[in-house]
Amino acid sequence: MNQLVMKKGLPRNQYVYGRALTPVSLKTAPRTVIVSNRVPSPNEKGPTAGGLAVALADAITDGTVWFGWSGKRAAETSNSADIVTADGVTYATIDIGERDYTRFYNGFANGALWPLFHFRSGLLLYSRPDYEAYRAVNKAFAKALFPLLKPDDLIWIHDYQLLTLAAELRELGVVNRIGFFMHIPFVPPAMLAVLPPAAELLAGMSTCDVIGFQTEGDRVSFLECAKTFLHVKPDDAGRFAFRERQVKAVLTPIGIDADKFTALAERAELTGDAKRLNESLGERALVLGVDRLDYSKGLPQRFDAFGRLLYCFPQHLRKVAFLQIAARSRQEVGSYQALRRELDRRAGDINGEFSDFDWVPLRYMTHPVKRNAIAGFYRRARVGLVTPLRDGMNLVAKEYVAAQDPANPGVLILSRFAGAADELTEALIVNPFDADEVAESIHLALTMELPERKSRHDSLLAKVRHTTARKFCEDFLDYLANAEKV
Ligand code: ADQ
Repeated sequence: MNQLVMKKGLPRNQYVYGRALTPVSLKTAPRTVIVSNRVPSPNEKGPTAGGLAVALADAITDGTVWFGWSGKRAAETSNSADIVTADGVTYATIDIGERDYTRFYNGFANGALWPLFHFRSGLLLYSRPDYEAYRAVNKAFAKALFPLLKPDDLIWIHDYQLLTLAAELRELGVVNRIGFFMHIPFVPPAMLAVLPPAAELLAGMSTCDVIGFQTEGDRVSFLECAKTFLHVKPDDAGRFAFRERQVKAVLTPIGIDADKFTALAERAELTGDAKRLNESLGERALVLGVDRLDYSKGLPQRFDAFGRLLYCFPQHLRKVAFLQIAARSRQEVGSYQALRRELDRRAGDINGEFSDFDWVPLRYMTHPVKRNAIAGFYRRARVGLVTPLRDGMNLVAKEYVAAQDPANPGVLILSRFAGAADELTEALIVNPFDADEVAESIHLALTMELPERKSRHDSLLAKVRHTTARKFCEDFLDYLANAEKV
């Protein structure tokens, strides 16, 4: 059989047929077609607060096609894509109709799937018209993508907004290898059962050849769901047969370009933003949180933990400042508006209780900050506070590690419910629901001696440098290229 083989170390578009591994001309090499909900325009400037965009930015190379939503809302969802090519990458985008957007994006994707996959069934808002719009937008994606596909393209779909896209492509007769990567957590059957179209969504995913997850726990949960809802029988390697196709669930954790981020942080130390932050802090230790403003990130609990630190360990009063950067996101969804009000209140409570005329303990801002400024802030921070209640991976944890000065590194405090906790075991691992435990860990981090900080950081950095964004892409595409073509 003519297998596709990927040669490690070659640009990702250099796939070759048969056993010979000599790169073939780009004209004949299969392309990678990446599909994600949102595609940034090549001219888009400014900070992006979102893990997917950051991870793929490090991964997209010459010859790649990137297909998805333009970010523009129109009267109707478009049925063909606008194409722009820049730096060898083809960006193919469609606009989404206003009504579809509200129901698909705010409604089903972020009002039902996001809370459910973050174990928050109490926040789930399900409506059948929202789900129908979700199906319709996935279908529109398939219709607009179909004419752009070549027979050998490797199609790589990203994330929870596009769970039924592969099924729509198969409907249109696409037989290419299709992969899907789930950036957010997966849930066990008892939790997925809450969602009325659970079986249909799983069936949609299972028309792919390869399905990737951030952690082993997520992969196992998916296989359990497939057994329960699709009545399939996965083997020990996570492979199962579904509708005449072999599907494989794989573990391919996402990462960052660590060396590039370290270099960015070194340079950022000298920028105006970093200097301003430094001047405002003086000798005070910085505790830093960087997140999208999202209820999965555990921000109210984190604020409470900081309040507990000031109350239980008064030796830190006036000697520490907590900066929380929480970029506004999904503001049209009610639960996000409620979260914002909640944080305003808690920040006010803490500052009202503990501030002095020349010291404000908690600084909290909701606009995104430039990536290089964030890198410099990480490097200045004595403590990186990453305490989501649930997170697929959490790239902030990895960026914080990469940004540290190895001669005088800060300490990462990491929630056990972030996917990153599977790898980054030398961080101070906490349960984010336990404000006292988090407060004790901040105290421990602030008082930790240099040798222990260095030894923890050395191990963490080695891990962050091992599972990079590039490795994530190579591993996933390797699985996909080697999937048996039906
Ligand atoms: P996110 O939930 O967006 O991603 P995360 O992995 O932490 O979360 O990535 C956030 C990225 O955006 C980081 O690169 C960070 O620097 C940047 N960012 C965050 N807050 C910012 C702010 N206030 N201003 C500017 N930039 C900010 C989803 C999943 C994660 C998974 C990623 C990648 O929820 O679990 O790790 O996808 O798979």
